Amino acid sequence: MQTHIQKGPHSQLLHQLRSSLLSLCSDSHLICIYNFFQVDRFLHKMRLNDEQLNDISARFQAEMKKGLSAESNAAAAVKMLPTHVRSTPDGTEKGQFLALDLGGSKFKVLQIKVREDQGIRKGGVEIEEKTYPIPNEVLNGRGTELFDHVSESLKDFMHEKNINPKKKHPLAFTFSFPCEQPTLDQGFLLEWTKDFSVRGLQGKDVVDSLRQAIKRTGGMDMEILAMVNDTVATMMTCGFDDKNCEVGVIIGSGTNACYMEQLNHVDLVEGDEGQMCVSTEWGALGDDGTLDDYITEFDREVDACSINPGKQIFEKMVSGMYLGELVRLVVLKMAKLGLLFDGRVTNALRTKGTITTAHVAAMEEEILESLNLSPSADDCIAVQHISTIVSFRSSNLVAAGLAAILTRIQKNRNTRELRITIGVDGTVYKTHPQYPKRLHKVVRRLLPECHVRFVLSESGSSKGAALVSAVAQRLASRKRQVRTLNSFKLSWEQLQLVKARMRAALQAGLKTDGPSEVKMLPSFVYRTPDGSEHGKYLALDLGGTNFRAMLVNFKKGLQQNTKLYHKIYKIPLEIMQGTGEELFDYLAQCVGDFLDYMGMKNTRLPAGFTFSFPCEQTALDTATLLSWTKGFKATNCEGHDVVDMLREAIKRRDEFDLDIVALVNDTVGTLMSCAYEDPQCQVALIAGTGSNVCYMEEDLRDGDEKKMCINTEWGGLGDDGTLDDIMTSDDTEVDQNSINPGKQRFEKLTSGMYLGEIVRRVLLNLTIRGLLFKGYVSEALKTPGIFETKYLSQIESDRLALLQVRSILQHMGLEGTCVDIITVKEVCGAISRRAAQLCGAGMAAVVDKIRENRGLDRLNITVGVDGTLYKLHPHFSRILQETTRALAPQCDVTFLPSEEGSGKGAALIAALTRDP
Ligand code: 0WK
Ligand code: 0WK
Ligand code: BGC
Ligand code: BGC
Repeated sequence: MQTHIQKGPHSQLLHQLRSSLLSLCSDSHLICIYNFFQVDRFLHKMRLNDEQLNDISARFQAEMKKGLSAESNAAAAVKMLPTHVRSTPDGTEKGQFLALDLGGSKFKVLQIKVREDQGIRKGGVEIEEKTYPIPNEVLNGRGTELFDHVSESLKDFMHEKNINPKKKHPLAFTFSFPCEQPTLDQGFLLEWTKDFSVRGLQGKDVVDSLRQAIKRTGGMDMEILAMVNDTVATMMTCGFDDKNCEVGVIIGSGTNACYMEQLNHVDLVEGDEGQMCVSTEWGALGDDGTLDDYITEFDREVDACSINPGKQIFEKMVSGMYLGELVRLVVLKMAKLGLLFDGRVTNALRTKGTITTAHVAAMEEEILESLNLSPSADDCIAVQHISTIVSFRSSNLVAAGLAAILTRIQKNRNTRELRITIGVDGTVYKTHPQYPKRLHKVVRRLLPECHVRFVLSESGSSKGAALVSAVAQRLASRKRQVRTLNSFKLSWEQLQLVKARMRAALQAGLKTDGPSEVKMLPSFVYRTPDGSEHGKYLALDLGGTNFRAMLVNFKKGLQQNTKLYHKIYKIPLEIMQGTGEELFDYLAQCVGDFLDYMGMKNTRLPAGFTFSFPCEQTALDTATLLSWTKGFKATNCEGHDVVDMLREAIKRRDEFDLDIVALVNDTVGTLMSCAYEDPQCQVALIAGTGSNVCYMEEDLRDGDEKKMCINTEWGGLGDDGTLDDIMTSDDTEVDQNSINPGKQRFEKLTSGMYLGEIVRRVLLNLTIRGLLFKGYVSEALKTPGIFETKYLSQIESDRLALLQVRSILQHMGLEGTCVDIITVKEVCGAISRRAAQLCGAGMAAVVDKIRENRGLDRLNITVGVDGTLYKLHPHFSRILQETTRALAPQCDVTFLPSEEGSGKGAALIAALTRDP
């Protein structure tokens, strides 16, 4: 249907000029130039020279400043939205992600594997995708309908790709609209752009809307870690292969750019260190009139007929959603003025959207014919020229925008010689054959000193979104890891509390004979050695892991000449946890073997017996075992006198005889052995398989002796709940799965028997939560006791490189990444640090009690120490000492590691029982 337009005076003039030219000569070339001239006259305002482009660049720079500053952001047209993306890819990203790419011309659901494992070449990414159309009624429907459509598409994709719906999948979400993001996984929609006008979502958190929709759809479990703008995702995608890529630009149905800005310039986000990617939302440049002098009548008309008049002015001059329309309006006007198609105007030409951006990219005769226009060759050339000018302007404007961003980065880095890469995506850039070349040329012309590389994002933005999610996942798991680790961190106040509770428990234990957590067991050792000890003694030492028999020969007043021979016997688990008779028969057998080895089977030696378990004693050579601790639970021992049981076993063996004159706790033995070296030694600590302290208590209420060595059995602190506020769920698990649940709570937080197991449980729970070892719970990790405490000491040693730590973990059947290994090291550190601090708090309570017993302001005292944890762990002893000194500032405490162990102490006590 053609109509002849009533021509205005102006166009009549043009029409006459043209027909007289046509009548004068038939040279098409001339006609063509004429047409060009006409078009140029029409569109002269769209032809921007460098001066104008630099002007636009300067205006944009001013707008960027406004958007970045907290004061002027609210009023700024260009919103400069912080994205919470703080770094471009560093090559460690990995993982398997589902991704949604919503907002460009195509809505896609994707599965992305980033250097996951087999089959993906190093640094490679594997992508599977499917495009889902978005029906118009959804584009203009309600928010819930849009996200229901999105989540149903996601479900369909998972079904089609056989992705396990039961597994929790990390989901990366590219959402290409202006959103305010308080965090990486939140996005409050500011307004719709392009052809989206969905109701009920503006001002809403679209990530939350997506979560709700996924819940409504059901049958899948997603963890949305990050929502990113398509520019940001494009920058990350290109940054994966080019480390200089710090700018992302989309020239598609919409347009926008982002770049890495210095954090101290981003007022809306806390912090000054480092960088953050900012989505400029430059599409809104001009919304406040900044570009009015560059706006043409056609731009005004496109804006007026758009779904968001007055908004996205810059976008409407640049992006694919509008270029076609601009060309149509110019062609329509020139046709109406008779300058094209002999003034014929068709309904198709009048109809909005009939000329698309794709048409602009390749304006051909057929397109005009499809609009029922029978274009002449000249018409075609003219319309092509119009298209060129319109898309030329688009690329020029983008170049001006990029020049502004690069100038800002130059200033941020205080360098003119900028070497930078720009990641690009979008159908306009990808499908307009001349567009990329033009854009690159103009940018380089505007900033000749910059080395600008343009990289087309081959695989779309979702790879970038997955990378952001991989970083977010790592950071999130890191945060959760840190939170777990923080639960093992003790504050100064908590340590003071533990000291006070230990002090109260020491007091309570001394007072009553009744049940008390800290039993304060009398040792019937009233004094420390004074060097007068002499003679040969046998010492037996049943500790946490080994049994030692030793022969000690003291020389009066010549401590250093003490002769000592010993032999260590491993205690098999089945003996530890067999019958009491078997245990003591085993001990007697070892003693027999040692005496044999020493050729002293026929000598009835006086013996001291170090027995490292809580015993009620009524004399030095009687000891009723109260309860087993550590790994022991031999039957028919608790409640029995273990000195008698050893004597019985020796009798049963009938090979040799001993005169057991003393049984002491290993702490008491250690105190004696260290006091033999340093008379100031009044306290002894065992930090080994078990944990315990004894000290010379001078404030005894009953009995004749005012001073006696008390075996505190501080391992029991917390058995009545006094430590529940510092015990973590992992600690409770270790206690409940131990052979003495509810017992020895303080010991289970501080000693070698348990630290490794706490570490294993923490690693297990982190792995179950997917925060470690990629969530793979190996058999090894499920095996109680596999993480021996000795590994802690090795892993925490500063001398070991990550690779060596890796081999220790491999030795335990645990395969981990570098990040995993760092986490394991941190978990070990957190747990051993807490153990050392708790022992330090307990020790501070003991030495402060002695100081107050003596009514002193300042106390100088030595603490004898033994135990593999104290002796072998790289940091335990230092942290324990620091904590003791900090919590007992009025005590100068010297820690004296015991050389010969507590066996020598037992022999000394045996010697003490002898007449001098
Ligand atoms: C492809 C990206 C997508 C982005 C689109 C923009 O994967 O995230 O939104 O480019 O180009 P358009 O499709 O709008 O032309
Ligand atoms: C060596 C002592 C022994 C004590 C042991 C504790 O001689 O009495 O039981 O230290 O350390 P562990 O072997 O439990 O690490
Ligand atoms: C949106 C941007 C988006 C751009 C490219 C614009 O309309 O406001 O958020 O990055 O289109 O898709
Ligand atoms: C025992 C103590 C012993 C400590 C160190 C604890 O389990 O109850 O008697 O001193 O371990 O070996």
